[in-house]
Amino acid sequence: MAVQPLPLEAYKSDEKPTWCPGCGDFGVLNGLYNAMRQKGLQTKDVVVVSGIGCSSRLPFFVASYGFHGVHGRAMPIATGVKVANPNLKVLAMGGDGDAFAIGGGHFVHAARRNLDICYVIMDNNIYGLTKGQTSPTSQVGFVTKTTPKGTPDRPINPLRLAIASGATFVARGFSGKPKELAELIVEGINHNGFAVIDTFSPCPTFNKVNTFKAYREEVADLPKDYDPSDLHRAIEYASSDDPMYLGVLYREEGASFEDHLQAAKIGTEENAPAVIEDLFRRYG
Ligand SMILES: Cc1ncc(C[n+]2csc(CCOP(=O)(O)OP(=O)(O)O)c2C)c(N)n1
Ligand code: SF4
Repeated sequence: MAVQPLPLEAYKSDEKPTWCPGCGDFGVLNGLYNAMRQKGLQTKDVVVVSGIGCSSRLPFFVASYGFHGVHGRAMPIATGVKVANPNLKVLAMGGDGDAFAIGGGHFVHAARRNLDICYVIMDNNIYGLTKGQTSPTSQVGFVTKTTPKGTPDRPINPLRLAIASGATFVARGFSGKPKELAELIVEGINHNGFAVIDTFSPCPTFNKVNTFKAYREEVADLPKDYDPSDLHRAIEYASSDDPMYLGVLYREEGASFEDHLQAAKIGTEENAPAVIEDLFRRYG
């Protein structure tokens, strides 16, 4: 039976977003709704997982399956969901603190495993939910209530971290460009493997530095002749601060973690009950 395309409204849950007016996460959510519609996804086939943070509330607002997890644990949850049922489209969505501070180890290992997951990081360079502390992507000298003299820590570069960890699709989006972000999410979902989309998503309440206005002046699209399969060029462009490039910086085709599992026929949907029974027999 042919699958009916869904209207945009079908992807919206009854919960209305609780974010502050002007929060960048609204643009990311709209980008996601549009990406789901463009892909023609059925809501029953999608699971959106997150950790903890303002941004990690996003699964509430999507009419799919969802899992609002523990701070920094989006990747273990996404891994479990995807491995238990590889037919599901698994999207992970959350903050830069969630992804790169408490979740940093999980991020690296999810990337090197090349799980078939699309991870959209709402990067506001600050901890929003806990009312404005520095995050791993805050600039040196960033002043907050807990760093009144400015943080001495150097920021990580999410794109370089993702590439170095083995992610096979690495992109940068901007909440101020939700149409382009939707296209990136579609590409990330289409990619067979771990897709990271670090997305500038300003927090107007606690971050008066990394604003929509500032980003509009700092970002630029990748050159027309840009080749995302060139690893060295990807690292070079990911390292640029002026401008900061938007688009797909790195893409590598190959087998995903799930392809290896399927090939080995372990833990797949067909034999998962038998595997679990066996574990209960041995350790129950
Ligand atoms: C184990 C644990 N440590 C710390 C916290 C407190 N905490 C909640 S959200 C958060 C950081 C939120 O920042 P980010 O992940 O960047 O998301 P944002 O709120 O900015 O969207 C922290 C430290 C927690 N809930 N659990
Ligand atoms: S505190 Fe910042 S990140 Fe959190 S909802 Fe408000 S604007 Fe968004």
